[in-house]
Amino acid sequence: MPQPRDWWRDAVIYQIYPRSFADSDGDGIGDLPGITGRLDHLVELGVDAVWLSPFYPSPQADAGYDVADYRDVDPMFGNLADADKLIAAAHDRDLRVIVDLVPNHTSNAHPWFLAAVAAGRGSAERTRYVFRDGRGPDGAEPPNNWLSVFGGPAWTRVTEPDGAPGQWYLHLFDTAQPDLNWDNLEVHAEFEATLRFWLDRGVDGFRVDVAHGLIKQSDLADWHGPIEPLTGPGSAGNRPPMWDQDGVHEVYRAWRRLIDEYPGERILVAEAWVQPAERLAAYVRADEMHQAFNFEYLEAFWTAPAQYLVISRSLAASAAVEATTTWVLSNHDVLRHASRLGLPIGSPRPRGIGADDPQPDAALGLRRARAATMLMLALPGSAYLYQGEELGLPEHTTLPDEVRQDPTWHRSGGTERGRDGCRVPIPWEADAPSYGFGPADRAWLPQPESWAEYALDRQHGVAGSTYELYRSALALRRQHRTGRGPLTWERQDEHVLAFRSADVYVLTNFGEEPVDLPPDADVLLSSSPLPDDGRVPRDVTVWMA
Ligand code: TEU
Repeated sequence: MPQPRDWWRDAVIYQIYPRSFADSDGDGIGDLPGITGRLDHLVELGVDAVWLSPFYPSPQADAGYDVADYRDVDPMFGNLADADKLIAAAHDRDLRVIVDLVPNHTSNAHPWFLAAVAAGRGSAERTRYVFRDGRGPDGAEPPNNWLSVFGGPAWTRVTEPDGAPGQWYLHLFDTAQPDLNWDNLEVHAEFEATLRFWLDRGVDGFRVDVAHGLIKQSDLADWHGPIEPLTGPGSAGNRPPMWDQDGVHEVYRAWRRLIDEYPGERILVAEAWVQPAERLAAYVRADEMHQAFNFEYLEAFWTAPAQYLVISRSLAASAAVEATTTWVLSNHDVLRHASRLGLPIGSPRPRGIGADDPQPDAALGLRRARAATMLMLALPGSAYLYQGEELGLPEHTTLPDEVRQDPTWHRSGGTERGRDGCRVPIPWEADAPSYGFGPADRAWLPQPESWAEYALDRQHGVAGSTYELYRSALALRRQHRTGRGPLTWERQDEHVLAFRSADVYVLTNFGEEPVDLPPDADVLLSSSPLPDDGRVPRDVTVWMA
């Protein structure tokens, strides 16, 4: 395949959530052959690469982010030969393949963890994880006060081999996801072997899960601030003891040296909920990772000043380290942006929505989502799309609670609905069983009836559909190389943002009053139809030559 230098700097990368993309065998769960069978959709859409969420052997306590074997495929998703076929089929189509690496924790079914529990206190096996004695007279209290991101304590007590209540192990996420101890060199060696395993099979890079979490402050001091990564105070000295410790950067420098041994510019992408932008930029210094997800951008409110601030700060922070910014609006952890943007501006991002909760305005959300996506795709840098957003797919906001699978729902005692609503299998064909997700009328999470209208076959070739809008925007982005910039601001005020990116003039109107186009503007594309007077209405982005 062609090897242009720095391909990743402006790449559009499409996230596939394997269990919900395409089901080839009718068990209601997506799989690798299903993905291979649908690759032509991604070629037609016009993306450069795919990122696959985990498909490794796993008890699926956290939808595969609890990995029991880093170098195999869960039978639910296929086998290693299927992975090889998928990589080859993608490369045949000039699509690059990025896989997910989960180094902060393993599954509690990983052989290392089973051995650690069995080997007992003081064993070498326990030093691969973070085992500690409890506090209190009989060690019945957790070693510190840390909370899990998913709710409840971040510690679980084990029973020792002799049957006595024993030590506690740290898990920043679910109890089924014990944190690894990155002070142990065996852990480094194991992950380097895993990197090589997948690099040798031809993958083009790794999305590194919880990249900001690997190293903990060595004293495991109590922490009284918020546990949610991006909400923590950003100033050095007062950083949460479990996130964004300086030691993580040594790990990524070593990985960078390792992947640079391989031809073809393979990349590392940090999933790091870190702020401010300058701290995040440290992950993408020249000798570290290539990209880091810009979650501050994802979290920014839909107003001209908020968008201006986050865009300009992100560009400045990445420019300072000669990296590119990586824009993202949706993924498998957050409310889909077609629904998020249909909530009142300024409301905090809900962690899932249930039938009894206030419902987003679907039409407004979609209108804004289309405008937001066109704004994003004009920005210099790389952009990530999440499967289904090209269909304008909303969050499933009325899932019955009894089908929810996200551990957040259970661990928070039902106070957080969790992330299942953005993980529902996507619709391909309006009139087929499971909307064409698979051959059977089964899907591991139920699809709402309203999804027929979002199915690909209802939008394909239909002028004005969200799918055709994405396709046109991606084609224009490629043609004009807006991902390479540079960006120069033309207007930024209370209601309007306008900038030039490469040779495209981009304008988004966030305000109530329609806005005039510049004289002689040649409209290339607009996120919603423009009225006859040619003025730009509210919540519309226009690209002009
Ligand atoms: O997410 C890390 C993470 O911090 C998220 O849990 C985030 O805080 C939350 O979802 C926001 O609502 C990664 C994966 O993307 C996620 O799916 C996993 O559950 C998590 O790591 C544990 O592996």
